[in-house]
Amino acid sequence: VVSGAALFEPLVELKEHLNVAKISESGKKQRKNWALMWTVLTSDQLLLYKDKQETSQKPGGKTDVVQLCGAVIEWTKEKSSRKNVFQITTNTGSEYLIQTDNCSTANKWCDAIRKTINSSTKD
Ligand code: I3P
Repeated sequence: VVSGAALFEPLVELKEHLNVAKISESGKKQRKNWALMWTVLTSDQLLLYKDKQETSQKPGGKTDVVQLCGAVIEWTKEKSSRKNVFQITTNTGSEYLIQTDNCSTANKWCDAIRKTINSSTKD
């Protein structure tokens, strides 16, 4: 028996602490401010939480929601002095830099987000 609530839980592909900087919101440039975020990849969104505990069903617990349908992802060396930085640009013109010192972790996330963008964009 599948409980009703379970049907509405987003499918979580990956979750981990990553450094995130939102550099523009709806096309408007923002001051870069890196923060360690609990980052959760679902089948069509990237959920950003300040604290791991906020993944519970608490209203307002999500600090930011990145819609991946129609988004663009690319590695960038120009936008940061840090290593392993990739950028997500949403179809509403918000830009996020995502970074972790661990190269294979960064690759794993970039690949998974790229797949999610491709699958949520075609349907
Ligand atoms: C920024 C801060 C960021 C840095 C950014 C600085 O200064 O040091 O960490 O980005 O560089 O401007 P402030 O805290 O005073 O805003 P990186 O760590 O990604 O290099 P930038 O201006 O070259 O983007």
